[in-house]
Amino acid sequence: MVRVVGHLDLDYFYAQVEEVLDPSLKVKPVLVCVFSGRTEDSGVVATANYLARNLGVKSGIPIATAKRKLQGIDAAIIRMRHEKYEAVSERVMSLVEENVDVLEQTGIDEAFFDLTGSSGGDFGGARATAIRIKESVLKSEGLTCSVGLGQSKAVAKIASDYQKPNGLTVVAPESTISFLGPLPVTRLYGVGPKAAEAMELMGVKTVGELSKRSAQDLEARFGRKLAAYFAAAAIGADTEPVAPRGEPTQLSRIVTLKQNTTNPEVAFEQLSGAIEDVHRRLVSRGASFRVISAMAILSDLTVKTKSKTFETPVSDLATMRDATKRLLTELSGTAGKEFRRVGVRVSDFGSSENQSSLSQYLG
Ligand code: DCP
Ligand code: CA
Ligand code: CA
Repeated sequence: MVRVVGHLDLDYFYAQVEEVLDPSLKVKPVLVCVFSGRTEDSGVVATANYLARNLGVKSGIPIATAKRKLQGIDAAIIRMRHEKYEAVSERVMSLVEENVDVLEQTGIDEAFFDLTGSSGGDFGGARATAIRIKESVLKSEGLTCSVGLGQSKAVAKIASDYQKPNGLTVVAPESTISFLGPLPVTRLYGVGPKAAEAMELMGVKTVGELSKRSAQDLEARFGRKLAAYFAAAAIGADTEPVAPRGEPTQLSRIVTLKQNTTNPEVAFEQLSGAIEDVHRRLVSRGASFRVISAMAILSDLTVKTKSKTFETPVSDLATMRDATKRLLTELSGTAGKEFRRVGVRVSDFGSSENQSSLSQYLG
């Protein structure tokens, strides 16, 4: 049976999240930066919106270089806020997961998914699902993403990158060879600069040229395993399944307090939303925990943790809130310094057997 594999990648992710949090940014170049702290401008650009990219700013360049390119322009230069992106990422991934047969998250803003079963191998039906996924990500998070569909992971990944931003590229099995043929070999997953150089020495620049080389030719250069993979990838015939990543063994959230405080009540108030978030993720996994911990990062940046272990697995919000409050109170008693950031973590999972993934597929 022909497989239907998808790949989703959120557009200019960190910068787009910043635009959602502050829509006034949308009209200007936005740079999300990682400041190293050495000098005012030391550090690199993590990512930039498309307005900034059009002016030559991209991921990985020094902040100072980016500022030079944007001289005289009203641009937003924002310090990276990883917790924000992490939280959005988790919500997007669970949303996508609801619409697909299997989800394999491969990065903070991207995932493979499989629609073989639900689409019955029909790429038209799968396209409709992809549109629905894009619409619900836009509706619930305000974010655009680019999606590719193909008969294998390698094809889906290339397809999601083919039209960006807000793209949808469907490569039906019969058009796979003509889609891949003209692309440079570097577009294939696993072909880095080194392999590309070796291929160029063989006179191979495009995927089409790669697909015409004999197995012996490729084996002589790359060894048996890699040669077999390249030969398969060049015709979109790689067979790697979409496999869910191992279930996490813990869930956590951490928040930065508006002001440093020694008061556990104040810290708890501000952690409240994060506790609800962890609870929601716990429930959506059908999991329950035996250990709950409160973490505090103090004003001198030392980290303190206190944990409580339950005899039997629990998963209800009231218990989580109660335990976290107590743990924060204990922490404040022994910390000796103000809280700067506080967090909650649940771990040692048992599953509460109210959710079967099989029934989801059959439903
Ligand atoms: N990232 C980073 N440093 C890099 C590359 C990326 O910190 N050198 C972070 C910021 C990105 C996120 O990872 O928002 C996702 O990376 P992508 O490569 O998917 O790039 P974007 O989502 O930013 O842009 P695109 O629209 O091209 O996908
Ligand atoms: Ca992206
Ligand atoms: Ca990505």
